[in-house]
Amino acid sequence: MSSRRDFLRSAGIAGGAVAAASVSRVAMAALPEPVMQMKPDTMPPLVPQSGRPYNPVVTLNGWTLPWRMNQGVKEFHLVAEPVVREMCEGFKAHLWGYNGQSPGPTIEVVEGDRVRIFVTNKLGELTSIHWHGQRLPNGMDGVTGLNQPGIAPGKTFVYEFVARRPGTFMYHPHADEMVQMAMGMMGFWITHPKDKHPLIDPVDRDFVFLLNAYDVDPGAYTPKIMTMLDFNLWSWNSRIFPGIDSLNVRLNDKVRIRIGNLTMTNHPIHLHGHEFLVTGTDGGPTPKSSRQYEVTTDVAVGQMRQIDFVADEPGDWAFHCHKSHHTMNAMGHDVPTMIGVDHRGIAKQITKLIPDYMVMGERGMKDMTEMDMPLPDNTAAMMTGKGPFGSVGMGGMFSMVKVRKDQKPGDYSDPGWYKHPAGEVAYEWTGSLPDPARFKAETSAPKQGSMPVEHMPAKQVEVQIRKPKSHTGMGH
Ligand SMILES: [Cu+2]
Repeated sequence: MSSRRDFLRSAGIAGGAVAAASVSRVAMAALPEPVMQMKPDTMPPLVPQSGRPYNPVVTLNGWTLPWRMNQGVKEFHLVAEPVVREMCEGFKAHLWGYNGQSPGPTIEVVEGDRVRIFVTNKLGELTSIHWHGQRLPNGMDGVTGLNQPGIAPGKTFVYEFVARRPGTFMYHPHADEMVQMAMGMMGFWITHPKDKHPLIDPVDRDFVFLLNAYDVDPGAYTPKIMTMLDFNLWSWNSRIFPGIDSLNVRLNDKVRIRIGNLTMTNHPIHLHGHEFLVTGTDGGPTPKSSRQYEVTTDVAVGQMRQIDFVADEPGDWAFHCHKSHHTMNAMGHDVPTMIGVDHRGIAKQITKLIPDYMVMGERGMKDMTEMDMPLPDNTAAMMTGKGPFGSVGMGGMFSMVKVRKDQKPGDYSDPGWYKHPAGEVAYEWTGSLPDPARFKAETSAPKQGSMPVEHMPAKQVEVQIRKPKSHTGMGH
């Protein structure tokens, strides 16, 4: 067990027996004091100070809930309550969560641990917690009405079970789920293997986050809870780009990322510059025979995917949901396509009637990323984020894996932008461009940048003003 000794040494734990000896017997009979978190920052891994050792995870823009040992039982205290979550700079949402944040804190235990979780309800309605994916006694499964009565406002319930199998799990209410999950109540649970596991390799960095989604009107604070599919904020741990921290690793680190999906649609999660293996689901580690290299893995609703890769390419690698609507923020919907429509004359006339009229996207939507448009207070920009070469033009479910040679082991701080070696950045061609032969044949007098005649819009462009949410076409 030299690896465990090394781990104990590196974690700075002398004998591994730093129990809660200073807490009196009377205090032990009371609830553990709930630990609150007021910041949306990515907190450093919580190195275990009691119980069995393990290699802790890092929760993206989140944190791990501390526990106390009470006669061999790991005790946690979750408080279900309204929270204010900063989803990105300048935009706060009024959500429901646990212990000060949405999502709630990550719970980390070791296979075989007996776990006792106190859940206090500070909401105005019943709640409960379902421990998604766990093997446990039926009465601890958390489905209100089926396995237990709901936890009434002001009451505290106790869940207790043994974490029987190692893996990645989630927790969320099973009471008024549509509302409580739309409001942000959820969290991650990691059960670490107690010994070396044939299907769970040790890694240098282990990141976790949940996929979630909200529908908050620009300028508003509270999600619309009736929305089923048309969400306008696609988030990782209730953060949206550029509010999502980057995943910072050292060159050649073995990296694990665990992603759980508690939205109402699937998310194909895509990593640039590397291939990964899907090494686990919420059902546990995958058999080696099922593993194949991928650069995108679909995380369906209610699923978890665990990916492993070696970060052996230095740089700032995009890491995002591949549904392009999920990498933009509010206002990304109900805008008609204007590409190819020449507005010049019309815009002037409309401006006489509506002074603030603005033409959106006649050359594409990228203009939106540079436009200094007045936004209502408390609104996230649609596509934004500054990169070293200008606007990244992204929002929502987007971040980066930053791979650096000089990132120290255990250092999760942002190393800044990658400095590309000379000759390794795409560059502008400044020579002459040949005239495509096809265009010459199709047009008698080609103007620069013109398209073939039959693809040009008719001279008389008829434009119908379309109200948002209207499903009638652009009329003739
Ligand atoms: Cu997505």
